[in-house]
Amino acid sequence: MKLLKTGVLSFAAVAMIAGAAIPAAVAKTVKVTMTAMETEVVINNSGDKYPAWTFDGAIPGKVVRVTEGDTVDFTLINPKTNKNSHSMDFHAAEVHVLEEFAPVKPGSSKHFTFEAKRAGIYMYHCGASAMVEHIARGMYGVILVDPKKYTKVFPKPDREYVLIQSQLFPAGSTVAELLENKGWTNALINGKPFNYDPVHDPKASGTMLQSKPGERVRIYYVNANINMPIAAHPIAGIWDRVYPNGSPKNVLYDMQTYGLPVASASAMDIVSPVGKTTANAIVDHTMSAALRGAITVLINSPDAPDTAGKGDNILPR
Ligand SMILES: [Cu+2]
Repeated sequence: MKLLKTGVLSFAAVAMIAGAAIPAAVAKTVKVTMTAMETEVVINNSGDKYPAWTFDGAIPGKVVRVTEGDTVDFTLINPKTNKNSHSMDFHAAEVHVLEEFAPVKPGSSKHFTFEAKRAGIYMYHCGASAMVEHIARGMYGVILVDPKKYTKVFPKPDREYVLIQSQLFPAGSTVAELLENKGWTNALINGKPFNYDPVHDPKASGTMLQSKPGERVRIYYVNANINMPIAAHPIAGIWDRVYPNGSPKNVLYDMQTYGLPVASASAMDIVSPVGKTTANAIVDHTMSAALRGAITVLINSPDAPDTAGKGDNILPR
């Protein structure tokens, strides 16, 4: 998993505050390029393949991370080998739906820019028709827009993890079946059921979320389902804080379960007890989703590697 860190300083936003020559925030331009890929991907811990539609060949697409005020300079490439038009809809963008988000035919590309004006956690997805099919087949991801003065508005997290939940329907499901929520077989977490849960799926890789006792873990939970809301609950724990939409302007304390409507995302902090090894199971407490795959194990152990949940490792692949 490579986080995008290709920020290019294209202009320096030097603000003159009350006449004093103090440089304020320096916004940057972040170049992001994605290629729509209609390709098979491994869809579970058993190695089964699924005819997916993806951004850059993976479900979910890569994590895009910018800072409030940055300009995202985006290009979508739709190779001529694809059979379908695709598009990009960044929920962090305030633009013209018929222009920036327009579908791109196979053999074409589309370029647009937008300023990420509002800090938060935002889904992105393909919006080409029929949108339900493009999302169900895997064309979604997350863009994190960090506030400018991060540590002034948020308690600093020791670890961060992205969890993007979605619904898997059988290959060949019709649009009508998708709209009726008919026949979905699995809840995917970052592209696989029980992705980080060897307890419920012995074939899981063994990768789990990790932290040390007492650390603050910030979970960016994204609902990329077609039809189902999510009831996010950390079994054997309580959300210390929830930031709806990931904005520091919104904060809730001491939450057992937090609801995520379709196409929403929030930041949720959990702090494990100090001095002992514990574990949490982060679930969608909607039972039909939990038992189809929406369970993620978080281990709080002194042995947690320092690299887990940091930098490029916030979305474990
Ligand atoms: Cu698409």
